[in-house]
Amino acid sequence: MIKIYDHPLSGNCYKVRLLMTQSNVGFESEIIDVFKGENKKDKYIKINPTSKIPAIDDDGLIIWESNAILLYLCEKYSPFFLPFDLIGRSNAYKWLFFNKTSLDPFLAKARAILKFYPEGSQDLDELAVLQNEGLKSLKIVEEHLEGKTFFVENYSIVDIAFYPYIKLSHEGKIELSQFPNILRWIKSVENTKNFISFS
Ligand SMILES: N[C@@H](CCC(=O)N[C@@H](CS)C(=O)NCC(=O)O)C(=O)O
Repeated sequence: MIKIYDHPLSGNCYKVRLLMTQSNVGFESEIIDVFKGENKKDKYIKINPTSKIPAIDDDGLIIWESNAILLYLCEKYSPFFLPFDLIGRSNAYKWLFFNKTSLDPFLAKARAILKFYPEGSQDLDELAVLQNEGLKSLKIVEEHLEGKTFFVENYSIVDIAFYPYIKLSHEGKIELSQFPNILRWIKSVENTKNFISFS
């Protein structure tokens, strides 16, 4: 059975759990308490030298980086969660990279500052930059989703990759009300088969 090094408050871990659930792939979670620094202990660094969660262990094969995990699980267990044709697949890769370079880092860090950092240690200038950069990327997503139900062709790991931090963006005081296509897309994702809510 696949093991996921996991935490219930992590959007990146949730992505992986969502795909495994919707693919009917059995898994067990081992919680790594990042708030207690368990991710920085030698035992976990041996699994993921970046000290981040998630990571998975599939019969001895360790993969880390959430979108790489989504690609691996999709290729191995549920290939229908990516387009089969070259153009569709290339578009999926483009959005997966955009997600990790240009959206998640801003939305996730803005959320972390406001939700997890103790008052007094919150850098409000940094927060403003993150919110601004996040909004710029959300505008690109909003335009892309015009007239579309999902990011590329059918529901795919691209939608799974984008969902958690967009859904949680209000926790970083980034409001989605100006993005009607994104709000519609969120509902479409939440209506997919075997969807699980972010806990
Ligand atoms: N690019 C990584 C980012 C992973 C990441 O930032 N994970 C957070 C939890 S969502 C974490 O491990 N934070 C603990 C820390 O940075 O000490 C991925 O997508 O897997």
